Amino acid sequence: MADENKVGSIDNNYDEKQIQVLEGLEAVRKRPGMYIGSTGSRGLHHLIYEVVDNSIDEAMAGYCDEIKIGLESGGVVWVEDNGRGIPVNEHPKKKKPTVEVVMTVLHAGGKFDGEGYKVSGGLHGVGISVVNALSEWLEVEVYRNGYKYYQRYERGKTVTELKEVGETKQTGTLIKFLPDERIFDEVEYDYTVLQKRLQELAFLNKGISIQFEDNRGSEGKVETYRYEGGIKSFVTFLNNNKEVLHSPPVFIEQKKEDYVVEISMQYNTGYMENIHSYVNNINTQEGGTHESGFKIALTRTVNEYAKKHNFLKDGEKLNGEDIREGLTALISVKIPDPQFEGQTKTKLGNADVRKIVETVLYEEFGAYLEENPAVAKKILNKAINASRAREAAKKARELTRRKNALEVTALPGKLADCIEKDPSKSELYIVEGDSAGGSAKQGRDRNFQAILPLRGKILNVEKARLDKILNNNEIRAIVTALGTGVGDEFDITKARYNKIIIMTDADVDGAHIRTLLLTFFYRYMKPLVENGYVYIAQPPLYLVKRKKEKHYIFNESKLEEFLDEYGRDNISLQRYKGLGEMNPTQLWETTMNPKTRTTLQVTLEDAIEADKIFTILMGEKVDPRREFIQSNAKDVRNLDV
Ligand code: 0RA
Repeated sequence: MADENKVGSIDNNYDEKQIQVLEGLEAVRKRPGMYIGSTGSRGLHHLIYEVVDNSIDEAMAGYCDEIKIGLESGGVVWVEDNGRGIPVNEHPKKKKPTVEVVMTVLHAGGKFDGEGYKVSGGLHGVGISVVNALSEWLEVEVYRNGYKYYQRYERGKTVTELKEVGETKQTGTLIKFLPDERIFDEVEYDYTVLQKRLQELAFLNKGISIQFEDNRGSEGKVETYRYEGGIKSFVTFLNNNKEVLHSPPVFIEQKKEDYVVEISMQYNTGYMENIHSYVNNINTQEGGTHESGFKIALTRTVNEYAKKHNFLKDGEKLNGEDIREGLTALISVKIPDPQFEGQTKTKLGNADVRKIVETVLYEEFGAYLEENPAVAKKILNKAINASRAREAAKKARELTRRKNALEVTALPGKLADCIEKDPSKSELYIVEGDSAGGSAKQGRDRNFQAILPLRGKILNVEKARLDKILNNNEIRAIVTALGTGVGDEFDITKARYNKIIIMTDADVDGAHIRTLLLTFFYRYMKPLVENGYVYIAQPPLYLVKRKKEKHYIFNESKLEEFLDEYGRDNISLQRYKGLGEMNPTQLWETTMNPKTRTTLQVTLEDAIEADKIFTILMGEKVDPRREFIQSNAKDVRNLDV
């Protein structure tokens, strides 16, 4: 400000700044959603990510190789690193210790001194002051200059001056805080959610040791993640339980000016494409320029190699999809100023990154293929097979395609369609077995409920290519009834129903059929799952008759409760072994009437976890499946993707 040096205005100015500061963090407390997305569970976890990101930045700058995170009972969280420690000297403008400025001034987070750049950002990177503002209290300890310093804040406001509290030879920062219950709807941290993110950060930042302690229970839990191989270890981890074509994964790394590009890839014998990309440690779920640069270069590199080494006939060309069959790949770029676009702001927009990734992959993967002809041969044979299968699938697919939306004859004969034509008001029940299908057809409200009975088991799509899958009658009936097409032709706007309800028996076979259907939807109609169109019906397990009353009971523990309350005598108890045992009225009352039924919506919280579960449940290897089922025996029945 121009009059900053004028005697007499200094105090005014100082007050003004103070007010601004308070307003800054007050604004965060008034509208927390603006800064951390939500005040639900996601926002709560975001607080930890924000603090950890700062330590990761310090590590990426080369000053820190150890980060520890702890959860304590009562909701307290701490994050400690062995970086340089947040500076404690007086901040030239604010006339306060720099650490206090970092903690109490909005956006004064990282490298405000203009040195270096903060590569984390995007969804995170709002600054530690936001965490401070949303904490009932926060304490910081800085180890620097041979001393330990300490300061405490409450709801974003300084309550103690920065104090020297001892000596130390170490350097680093310890931040301890209690999220404010006045702000958050719930203050319970989810171990698995944090565990996954911290392990992911360790994969993405090779060599950094990330220790995670959960001291909330009676017995503490500690895990440490440290991967010398970085994203190469990540790919190995993702391909765990899969049969791989070559080992170790390909690893490519290049630094170009301010940009760091890392790529790792490994083929497995499966048919799925499994590409994950990150920008500054943030998962870009919607892809973007780095991912498209990767795909362009991969297609070009493999085709050039194939041509040069006579794998292809004249004029023949492999398309990208064929080349990516069975490919697990990880693309991680670190760039100074990421632009995030897309619906969920997880799509990289920076145009120059496309060319950079393209060049890096083209040069390095081209060289890799030349140096590893045996691996190259396996990759090419796989892509060529995929290409032939795609041709066959194209023909099979013609059979599922309705030529004309009005051509009702094209719908499968077994489908009892509904009268309603507006998809947003229509439901499709996919029902196990003809007899239950018959009951459902009689019991339904035909105005808006369509029924498609399935006979017997559908094909395991995890073990077959699309051409074979589409030769399966049950699958073809589903695809045709839905009207969306399948695989890369899938178009959600063509869905004839916005609610697809899987209704199977409450036994092992029913669970199996349900998993097969979910696997198919997940692998070949993913947007259906992503958009929440897929549901699981919840038929009752028991019918209890007591005096003149009927009670439907949906699980074992509810039955116990009921029997405890009303006693075990004078009661008639019927266990439903299958849907077929219910008459149409009962089926309607319990499982189909929107006013009385419960349905589980299938959600896709975590693509890596979903892929893992389906690979284990439906893939080639038996041992991991047995282990998974043994250790998750209860959950398998209520599988949520
Ligand atoms: C500002 C400047 C410097 C380091 C940090 C902040 C810093 C912040 C955090 C937050 C958690 N751990 C951290 N470690 C460091 C650079 C200090 C220097 O030049 O010595």
